[in-house]
Amino acid sequence: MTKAELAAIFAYYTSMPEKIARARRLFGRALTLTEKIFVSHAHDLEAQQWERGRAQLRLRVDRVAMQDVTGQMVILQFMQSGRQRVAVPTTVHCDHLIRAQTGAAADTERAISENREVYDFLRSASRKYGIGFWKPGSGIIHQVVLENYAFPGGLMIGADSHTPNAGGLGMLAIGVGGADCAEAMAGLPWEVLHPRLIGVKLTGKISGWTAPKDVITYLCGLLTVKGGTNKVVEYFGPGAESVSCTGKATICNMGAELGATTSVFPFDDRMAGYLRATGRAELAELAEGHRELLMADPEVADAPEKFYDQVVEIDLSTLEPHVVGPHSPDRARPVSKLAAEVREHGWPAGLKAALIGSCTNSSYEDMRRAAHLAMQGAKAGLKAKTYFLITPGSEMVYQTIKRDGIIQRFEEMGGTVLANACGPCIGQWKREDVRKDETNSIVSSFNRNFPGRNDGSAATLSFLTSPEIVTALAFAGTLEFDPLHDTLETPDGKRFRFTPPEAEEFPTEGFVRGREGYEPPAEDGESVRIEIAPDSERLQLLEPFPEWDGQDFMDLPILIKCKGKTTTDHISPAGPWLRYRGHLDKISDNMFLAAVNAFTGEAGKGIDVLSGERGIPITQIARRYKAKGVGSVALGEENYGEGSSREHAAMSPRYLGVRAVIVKSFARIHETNLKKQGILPLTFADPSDYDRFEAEDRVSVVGLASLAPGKSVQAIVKKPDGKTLTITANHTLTQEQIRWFRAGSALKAAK
Ligand code: MIC
Ligand code: SF4
Repeated sequence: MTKAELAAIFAYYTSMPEKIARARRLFGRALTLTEKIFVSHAHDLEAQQWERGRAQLRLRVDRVAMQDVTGQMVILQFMQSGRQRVAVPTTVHCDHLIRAQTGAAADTERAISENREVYDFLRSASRKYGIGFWKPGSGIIHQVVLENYAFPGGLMIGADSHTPNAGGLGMLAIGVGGADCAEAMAGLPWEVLHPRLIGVKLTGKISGWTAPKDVITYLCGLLTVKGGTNKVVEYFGPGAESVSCTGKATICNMGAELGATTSVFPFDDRMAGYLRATGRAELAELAEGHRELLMADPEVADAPEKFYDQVVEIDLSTLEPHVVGPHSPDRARPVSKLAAEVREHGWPAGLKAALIGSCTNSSYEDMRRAAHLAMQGAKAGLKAKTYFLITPGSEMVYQTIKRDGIIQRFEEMGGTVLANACGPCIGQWKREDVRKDETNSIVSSFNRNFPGRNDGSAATLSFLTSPEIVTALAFAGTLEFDPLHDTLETPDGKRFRFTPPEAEEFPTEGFVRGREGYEPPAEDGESVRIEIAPDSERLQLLEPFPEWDGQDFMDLPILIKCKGKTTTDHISPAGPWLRYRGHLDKISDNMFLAAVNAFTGEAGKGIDVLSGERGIPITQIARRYKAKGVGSVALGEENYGEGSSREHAAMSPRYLGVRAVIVKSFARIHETNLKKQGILPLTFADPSDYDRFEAEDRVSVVGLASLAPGKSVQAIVKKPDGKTLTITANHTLTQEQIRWFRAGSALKAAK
């Protein structure tokens, strides 16, 4: 942390009391932590409307972070703004493009040569525009941010949905699409719908087998993947201090799986301890001197239901370890009930792989707890019965666990350490042990488990749980093992039972620092040149999208009617496609590749209604329509676009002519991404209208000239026999967002 960064935080803390006092007067009551952070970042506190669930907040952010695959579009969009230097502190982190194949060193080296062009682009753009650059191998964005940049009471946005990880350090950190980042970097205020608040009161104490992960997997089961949409989850209560700072980060990280805008914990001694352990003692002291600003007012804990829209209480002392999956993070049950469910559903009990780490769960404490089980197993003469893969979250953690013999423990049990990168969490996993269509089970300590997520195969059943439970299951090789109650047979025929994991929170000898691979920007970026080869297949300069022509959308074919869960991994898959994240035309070949079309039952294919041909890839149909100057609409069900922040899931449809997306409900980031890119996001006033659309129908969206906030629009569906039906659709566009629609995109409107 530089002197200037510390001074900025000091100035911010000093400015808070006055703003908080003003807000208390304005609201006529005490404030939650989330509100304190919002009011302290208001672009214009007095002019701002504060109605939760309705008002659009205009905020000034302290930081922007992006990773290598979303970062390309962020920078390409930022370049369109014409600015020479970013207006707020910004970093880019090379983590998503490293493919897990043989192990850390070889994988990182291979990535550097395969992705040279992209890394060179990000590096030179960072030097030029004043962005901090974290090179490949330095770690996963959210870990590196927690270790270096997060601070209590701050506000940050990041082009990655797990940005809320920094809530573990009391920061309000929000995952957004790339256009939001580009605008903030260009100095514009950042806008977000004022979220409602869920207060989660933690009582009791976390101990034994129960891990921070269980708080969030349990909550996912309770609230579901859409339960947090447009809400902030604010933790409070006496139990919070029993959770380490990195454990809090795990909980906030995976709050993204609730669809929550973000999650946050109040500042406490565990956070101060983490700041000191990571070399930020001065910041710890500063935060300690401003404690009351960095937590909710005392009145809130006394009567939480008066301050939060919803209150949930979790007793950490009785919380059991949980396992969620397959296919959705809200399919939760305690580990003690898993075996019965596995049998009931006929899921393969045998595990093909067990993976720990990722941005969610790769702290020193996590690794140490897992290593404690590894050591117990080794003592009993056991080895992992399945592939056991370890992804450290950062170079700092990797070097430290290597020095402390933890890596050795994992290797002794048969584990392989992968690069400090996303790897198998995002389909960057060259898996050769199972056939693509072979139903098989894997377990990890990651945060997402949509079909196809890890290895590109929808036949893989992915379960999520804490790193310690994953490690125990690796020894057992089966999902039918409950490490708390069951025993394993040792080579000499004895029965062996694990004791609960134990670990220090921080390394006794301190973290190993100084090898992480940070490159600061150039003092004067003017002379730095950014080159993009015209024939590059990795990068393509953006052409602005055309502005709205003032006409209603008339008789558009339905490109696809998405059936069931449609995540961004269905709309714009990752894995091998990550390669093309900087090239809009090329990546658009993956559009809707994994989405199931209700008209045909097939994934990624549909009917070209102009020619009548069936079984054509959706992207090809869209390209045919586009060549003929014909737009289209896409339809979907609940929580459409959940998951990642990737704006490609909005940009590709926009690029290939989709004019409106009509669904039962949207996930927050995706809905904003559609608005930003100039697509009309609509929801059925009556969700059952979804069933009334057939393959050959044409859809008109009318009255667009009088599009206004809060006013629904009409969609006229014309059947092949000429009959029509009229459907009402709602939207959440503000006046400002209607301007984006008219201009063709938010970025064009900002010019
Ligand atoms: C993810 O976890 O899905 C990703 C890959 O980190 C994404 C970002 C992306 O698609 O680039 C996210 O969560 O936003
Ligand atoms: Fe990377 Fe996975 Fe974390 Fe996304 S969730 S940032 S892919 S480790």
